[in-house]
Amino acid sequence: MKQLYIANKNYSSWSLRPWVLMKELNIDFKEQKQAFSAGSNWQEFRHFSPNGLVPCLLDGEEVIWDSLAIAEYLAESHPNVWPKSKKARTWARCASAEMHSGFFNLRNQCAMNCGLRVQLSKITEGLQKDIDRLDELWNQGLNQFNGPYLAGNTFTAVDAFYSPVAFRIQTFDLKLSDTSHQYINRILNLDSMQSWYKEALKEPWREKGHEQEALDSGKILQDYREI
Ligand SMILES: N[C@@H](CCC(=O)N[C@@H](CS)C(=O)NCC(=O)O)C(=O)O
Repeated sequence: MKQLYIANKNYSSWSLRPWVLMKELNIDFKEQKQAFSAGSNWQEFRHFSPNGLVPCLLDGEEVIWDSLAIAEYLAESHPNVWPKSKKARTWARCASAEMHSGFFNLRNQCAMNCGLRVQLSKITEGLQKDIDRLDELWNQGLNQFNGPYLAGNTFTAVDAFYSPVAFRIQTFDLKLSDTSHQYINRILNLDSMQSWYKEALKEPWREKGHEQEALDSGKILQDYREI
């Protein structure tokens, strides 16, 4: 059976992408969770991942690292990873690549920390630019391909790539258009996302670096973590 190595559900946005994709597409896998330690995880993660990062998928003798490579690997045997229509598939690939290599302000200033609710101390020009672009992109996908998912009527890899953003928007209460908020609620209410969230709240670990990122971004209003 495939094994997917991930880190803390509370923090690891990259891990969430292939996890939610495989759950939504009913692709069987065994979850292997390795909690972050303080500082570098290079030594620990190198036991299973060539680049010392998660996510990493093991499938028989194949080792596939990097969330985008995992999506493409899965697509070779699961045609529903990307949308059926060429137009939607092209757009979905572009939007996923844009998330993979962009949105730096959003990623740096609104780090994923599922259990927290944070009032940002400020919305920088760069962050606002990322929020506006996100809103533009989601509206484009939802209008062009008629929803309810970004590239049509089924959940595909592009939704998986933006699913961590749904948690960031929830944590930092970012303001987008009504269409985008309806989409975020749809994603947050998926059984798979609810299950990830519940497990994130039950995790006992607090990793200093990730906690400091939240403290640096503003005022902590709520901490819903159970332990
Ligand atoms: N581009 C990579 C990024 C992976 C990545 O940065 N993973 C983080 C966790 S969310 C990690 O493993 N960090 C460990 C460390 O920095 O020591 C992907 O898409 O998989």
